[in-house]
Amino acid sequence: MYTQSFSVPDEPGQKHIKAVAPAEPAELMAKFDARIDSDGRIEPQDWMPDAYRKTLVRQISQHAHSEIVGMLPEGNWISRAPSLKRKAILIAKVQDEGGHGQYLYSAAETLGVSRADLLDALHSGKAKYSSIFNYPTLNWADVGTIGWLVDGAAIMNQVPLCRCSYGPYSRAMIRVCKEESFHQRQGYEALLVMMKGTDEQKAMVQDAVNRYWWKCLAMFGPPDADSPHSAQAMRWGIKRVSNDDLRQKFIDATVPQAKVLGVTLPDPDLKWNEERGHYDYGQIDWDEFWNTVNGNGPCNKERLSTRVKAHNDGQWVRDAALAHARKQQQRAMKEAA
Ligand code: BYC
Repeated sequence: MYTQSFSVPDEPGQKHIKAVAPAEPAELMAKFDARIDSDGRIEPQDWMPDAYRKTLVRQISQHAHSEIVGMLPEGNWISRAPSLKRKAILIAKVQDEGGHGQYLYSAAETLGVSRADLLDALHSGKAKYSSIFNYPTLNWADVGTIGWLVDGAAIMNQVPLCRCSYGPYSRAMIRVCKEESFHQRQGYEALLVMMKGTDEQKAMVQDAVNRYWWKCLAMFGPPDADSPHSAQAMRWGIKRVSNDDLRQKFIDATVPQAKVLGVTLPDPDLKWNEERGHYDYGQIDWDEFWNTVNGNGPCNKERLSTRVKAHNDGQWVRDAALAHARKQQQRAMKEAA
């Protein structure tokens, strides 16, 4: 349903916005800029401006945190899945999200930061993660809706990241997007089945879509005019498509899917605009978005405390793995002596 073909070429002229940090050595900076301008990749061993490194650490770590915290709302339903088949699919999906977090933490580590520091920032509430995971999953239809809409929005945002200028991030995203595509399909298929069921099941799906629709639109981030990081991130080829353009693409792709499913998207202003060749849509509640991003959404506290508990409970596993690695190393050294 969603594929790499959503990736589009850069807008003409997009690469010509100059934003050079004055403190960086001119020669290295010129080489870096030339690589970016020729759509080359920056690799961990390459020189890069400090601000580029910091932007990547911020975005990649927030992305990793989102994957890990994103395991929680759906994870709550593993023990209550309606059949063995649905349970197996859900376990696989939640496990995939954990794997995405691991690739992304590894990609961030190539920039010289430690995973422990990144996790500390998450656990202390300093680091952000996607707003969408601070809402509750009230029933089984929410699980399908997360697959259809949340993973659908995630893919729309992530496919262009497969062409991100930073090599390790772009390569991690290729695998992530393949798996997200399966996640989106399984969610849509679960909802299709419910929509063939009883009136109560159909009402559950509609209710879940009503609750998640606007929050999914906000996932793409603030409007371009209010997005402090976008211009520089686009200049550097980290972001390839703007927040508003991705949001629009998502809406345009989702409206026909909603029709096939038989649900109504909860926006009276949602109308095809012949002139623009896109759907017009209503106002997103940005106050609610910022409130949630700043820690005051319905589940922020619960998500963080669950995450911290899981991390603390897992300490013995990390200790055991380190002890095992040490023993292996000692054995290898003894054999080599
Ligand atoms: N939630 O200047 P902007 C998944 C923050 S995981 C919270 O536009 P940028 C899944 C933003 O961080 C999906 N905060 O920033 C997992 C910034 O704050 P700081 C996660 C948000 O970075 C499990 C400020 O607002 N995907 O799909 O240029 C199960 C200004 O924004 C949000 C990614 O992380 C938000 N929604 O653009 C199922 C993709 N939006 O850092 C599914 C990678 C904005 O200045 N990330 N903010 O304190 C990106 O593409 C970009 O970072 C964003 C934001 C488009 C999200």
